[in-house]
Amino acid sequence: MGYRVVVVGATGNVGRELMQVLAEREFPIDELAAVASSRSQGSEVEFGDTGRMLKCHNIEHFDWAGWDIALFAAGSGVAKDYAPKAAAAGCVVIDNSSLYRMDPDVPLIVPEVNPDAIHGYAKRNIIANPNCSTAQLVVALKPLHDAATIKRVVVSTYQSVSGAGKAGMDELFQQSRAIFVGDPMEAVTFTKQIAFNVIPHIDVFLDDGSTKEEWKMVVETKKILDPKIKLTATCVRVPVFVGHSEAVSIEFENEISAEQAQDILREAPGCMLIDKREDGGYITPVDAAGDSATYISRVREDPTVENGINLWCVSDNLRKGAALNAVQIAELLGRDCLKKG
Ligand code: 11C
Repeated sequence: MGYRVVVVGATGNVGRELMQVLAEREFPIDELAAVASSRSQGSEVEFGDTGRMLKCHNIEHFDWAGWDIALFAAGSGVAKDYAPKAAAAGCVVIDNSSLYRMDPDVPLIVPEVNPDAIHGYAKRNIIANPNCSTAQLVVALKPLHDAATIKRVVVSTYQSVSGAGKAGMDELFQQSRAIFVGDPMEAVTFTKQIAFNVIPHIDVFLDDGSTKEEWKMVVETKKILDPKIKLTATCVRVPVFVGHSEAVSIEFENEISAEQAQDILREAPGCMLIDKREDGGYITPVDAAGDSATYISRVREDPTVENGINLWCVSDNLRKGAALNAVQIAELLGRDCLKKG
């Protein structure tokens, strides 16, 4: 016996990946609905690589009654308008947008890190999925925090254009081609040229000079992992199609060697340590794209602080950073809260 599942935003980058991950992981589904805006009504999406095509329903007329789980990947506006309606009809919403993440009545979950928070779902019938750059970071930090207690983290991100949706991917492709043929095009999705460039700006600016993407990393890490952890971030967009990378410097309360950190990360849930300390013995976003793991490389001691470790962390932002984490939450919900059959 399975669940009646809705994917909202089914035609977008994350929506399509949700279809893929649900099929790949054989999530128990009795009925699956693809839902999108009126613009995409009637367009078809494939359920993974099964060849099974689903016609998109228009969200404006969708009847939520009788559905068990809705995976929302359509941004904050759609989540604001429709998640409460789905939740009120008894359908548990797992939302990928930033809208509900800091709501004290909404659990924000990375299953490898804070699975027990799932039990808080019933307050609003809504569960939040973290920002992609936070998800992979906390998967790497959790086992190290358990071992030596993290005091402070300094992280710089190298975020792929797929984080900005299909439009971001199209802009990198078209701009690269335009520059090659000597006919440069204007930046539209990004604030400056992204092809052959890097842009130290993701999401809107805040009053203190940081960006909302950087703020999200701070507050989400505290909510998911430990409010006592101090974190400072610089988030940068790079001309990579899929896969976010992060250079992470961690200060611990207690002593921990690079070798101990490697041993811990080798065994940690969701992590894959590839750290050969030789040419090519590390992971890049191209290697991680399409994979589920959070890859860790370049683990080394930081001699400039007491108990410091530096590392490099890469993951597919559309998978662990979005669709995979959402499906893992749905699996946890099924296992611990919505038992069927
Ligand atoms: C990016 N991390 O790479 C963003 C995308 O809060 O869910 C996801 C934004 C969010 O642009």
